[in-house]
Amino acid sequence: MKIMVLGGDGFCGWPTVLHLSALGHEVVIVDNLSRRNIDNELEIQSLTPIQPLGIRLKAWQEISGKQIQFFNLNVADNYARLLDLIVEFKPDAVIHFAEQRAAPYSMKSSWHKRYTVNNNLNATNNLLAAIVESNLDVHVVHLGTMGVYGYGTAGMKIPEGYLKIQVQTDTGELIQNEILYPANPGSVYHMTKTQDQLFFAYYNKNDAIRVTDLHQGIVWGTQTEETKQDERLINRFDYDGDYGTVLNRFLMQAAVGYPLTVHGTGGQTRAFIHIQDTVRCIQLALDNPPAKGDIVQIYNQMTETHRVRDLAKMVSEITGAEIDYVPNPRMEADENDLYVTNDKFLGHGLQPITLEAGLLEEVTDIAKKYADRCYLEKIPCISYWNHQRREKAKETHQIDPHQSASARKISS
Ligand code: NAD
Ligand code: USQ
Repeated sequence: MKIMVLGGDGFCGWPTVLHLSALGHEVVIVDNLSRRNIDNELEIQSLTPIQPLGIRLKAWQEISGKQIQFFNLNVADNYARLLDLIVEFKPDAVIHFAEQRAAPYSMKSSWHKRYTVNNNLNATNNLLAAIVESNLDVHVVHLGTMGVYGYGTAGMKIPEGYLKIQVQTDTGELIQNEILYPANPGSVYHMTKTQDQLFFAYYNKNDAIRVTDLHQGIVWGTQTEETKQDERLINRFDYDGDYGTVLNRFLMQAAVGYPLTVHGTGGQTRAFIHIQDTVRCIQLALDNPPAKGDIVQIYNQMTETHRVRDLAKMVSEITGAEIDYVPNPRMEADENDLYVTNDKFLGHGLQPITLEAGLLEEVTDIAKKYADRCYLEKIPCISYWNHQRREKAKETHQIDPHQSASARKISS
């Protein structure tokens, strides 16, 4: 297959590119390196020493004999070049990772809200408009999020994208239908993903574009079979308060002796998937494309759910780390239950990697190995969802709202 990967230098994109190349697909990367520039903006680096993309690609060629081309291009901004690339390369599929993906980053300021909206919505619309203009039959595989649903369902299992409904007409007749599951985003970032869904539904209806939208949970882990093969191929490991996600943060915090930063009561339940399963799911989505005329295919790309405080307890039991319950900077439910259907990937043969101790240890080992690259002061989450959350944090941390109890403990 000829596959174009938008966002192929990122945390999910890079291991996916290597996996598909290893399987013998012809892969090209399109990325504007904005994620690396955001590291500069935030004055932070991946915990793992990721190499410049040119070195990554050279290393892969040496190891596998396979060449991967890279085009440095802003998908949200440079429509003409994107269209040219699609017309020249004629991809069978485009995988779309090229969005600003951190909820806390999207809530930092009005600038960050506007950047996230402009970047994510224009990237998705440009891709779909370019495919229409190219007149090619390209399968779009998009990385969406479980967060489009919100995280509470009053006990029912979240279906894969569509909700069966029954409504009563004025004459009393019962009509059954299927609609997109009602959107309930918890951040500006998550909101862009709910709007992506409408772009897909519209272009699918109007132009019969074939789309698979993967509603992915929180990705944990860092290495995959391919990225392990050489240190120059190592994947990124975000641990800072904006881009680090909860389980990787806890594992890394334990490795450097920093108390685990549980937000609020830690009663939030979320969906998770290991990075190795992310790349496998994308392969399965490519192998099972929708037919022309099918509606947008939606998969829940997650393998298990966990409550944040249970994860903290689990990591604490394995490593002896202390747990610190810090004021929650986010406007989110303190406690929620989450039940999710993931039958489609299981039906395609996915054998989920779950949180068994071996892999948790592997991530902790990586975190320990690179612990000297960690800036402790970048660990606290200081992106507040609203004024009320900021004020609450100030009250609780009378000294400095930008420094959590954990940070003070470490530095004292
Ligand atoms: P990432 O930030 O590491 O990677 C995104 C890549 O896209 C980066 O390399 C960035 O430079 C590039 N990019 C962004 N905007 C671009 C643009 N306008 N033009 C060209 N390139 C652009 O993020 P990730 O963790 O790899 O996530 C990839 C996708 O998966 C995102 O859309 C995200 O919403 C989704 N997702 C991620 C997770 C997770 O836990 N990491 C979970 C669920 C869904
Ligand atoms: N949390 C803590 N302590 C921390 C960090 C986070 O308690 O140190 C809590 C948060 O308050 C939240 C939960 O853990 O309740 C998850 O936070 P997260 O940062 O791990 O994940 P989230 O912001 O939801 O975003 C991540 C990815 C995003 C993806 C999403 C999938 O960054 O790209 O879309 O996971 S999902 O969560 O299913 O919507």
